[in-house]
Amino acid sequence: PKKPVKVLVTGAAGQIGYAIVAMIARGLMLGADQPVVLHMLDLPFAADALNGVRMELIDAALPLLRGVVATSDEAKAFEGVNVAILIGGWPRKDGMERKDLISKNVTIYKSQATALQQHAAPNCKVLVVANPANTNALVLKEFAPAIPAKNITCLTRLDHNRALGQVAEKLNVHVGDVKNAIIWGNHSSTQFPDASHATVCTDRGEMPVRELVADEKWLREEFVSTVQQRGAAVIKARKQSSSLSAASAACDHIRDWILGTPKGTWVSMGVYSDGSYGVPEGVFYSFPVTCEKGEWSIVQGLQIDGFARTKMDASATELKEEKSIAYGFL
Ligand code: NAX
Repeated sequence: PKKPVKVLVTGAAGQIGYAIVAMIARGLMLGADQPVVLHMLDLPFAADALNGVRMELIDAALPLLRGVVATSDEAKAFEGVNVAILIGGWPRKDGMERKDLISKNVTIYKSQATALQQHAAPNCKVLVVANPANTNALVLKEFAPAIPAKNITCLTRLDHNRALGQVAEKLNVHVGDVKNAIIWGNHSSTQFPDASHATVCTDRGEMPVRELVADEKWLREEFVSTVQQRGAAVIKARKQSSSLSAASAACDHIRDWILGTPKGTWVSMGVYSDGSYGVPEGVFYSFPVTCEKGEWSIVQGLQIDGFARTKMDASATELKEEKSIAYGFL
C-alpha cells in the first residue's frame, strides 16, 4: 500500500476550496490508488465554515482520505506537506486598484513563504491559484529561498483548458481529442491564448487546428478574447467566479506535473522564466511544458510569428510592472 501524501489547500473554506477538497480526496489529483491526508487552512473568522467542510469530508466516507487537519495556524497547516495548493488570498473587490490587490497579497504570500520554507516537506510542490497568481508565486519564491524555484508554479491550466474547450466547440469535436493549445504570459486579461500549434485527433490522423478552423481572424480575435474574458463571462452569468473549473484545472496541473504529461502532449503552467522565447527572466510566466518524473520542462523550438511576439511581450511587460509594484511593498 502507498504511503499517504499530505496535501495542503489554503483558502479551503472558500468556493474553489470547497470544490477541490472532494476532488483530491477522490483521487482525481494524485491517482485512484494514492491515499491522502488533507491539510486545510483558512482565516480564523472562517473557522466554523472550515469545520463544516471537515465534517462533510468525514460524511462522504472517502476511502482514500486518511486524515484531515483543519486549522487557521500556518505552521500547523504547512507541517510536512508534499503538495501545497495556495488558493487563499485577498479577494479583488469592486473599485479596488491592482496596486492595492498586490499589496494585500504580498503580505499574505510573504508570511506563507516563511511557513512553507520552515515546515513543508523538503521537495514540496507548490501551486499558487490566488490572484494575482504569477506575482504571488514570485513573492513566495523570493521569501522561500531554500525552496527550489522549479518547485513553485502558478495556475494557468484553467485558461489552457478553456482554450481547448473553445476549439472543441468551434470544430464540434470532443475536447479530449484537442491538444497542445498554449497560454503565454500572465493569468490576466493580457494572457495570450495561442492555438496555432494545437492539433485535433481525427480519423485522418492528427490535424492542425489552424487548418481545420481555416479562419485566421477567428484564431487571432474571437478565440483570443473569448478565452481572455471567460472568467468575467462566468462571473456575469453565475454572479460568482469560476470554481469547479478552477478546482478541476488545479487537479490537472498537479496530476500532470507529478504523474507526467502523455507523450506528444504539452500543457500550460506558470513557471519561473529562464528566458526561453525571449521572455524576461525573473518573472513567473506561463509557457508550454511537458512533465516527466515530477519535473517540468519548457517546450523548445516553437515558431513565434510577429503577431504572437507582440502579444507575448505585452503580457511580459505587465508582469514586470506587477513585479515592480510588489517590490515596492517588500
Ligand atoms: P473565496 O473568496 O471563495 O475563497 C478564498 C478563501 O481564502 C476564503 O475562505 C478566505 O477566508 C481565505 N483566505 C484569505 N486569506 C487567507 C490567508 N491568508 N490564509 C488562508 N486563507 C485565506 O475565493 P475563490 O473563489 O475560492 O477564489 C480564490 C482565489 O483564486 C482568488 O484569489 C481568485 O482570484 C483566484 N482564482 C484564480 C484562478 C486561476 O486560474 N489562477 C481562477 C479562479 C479564481 O478566480
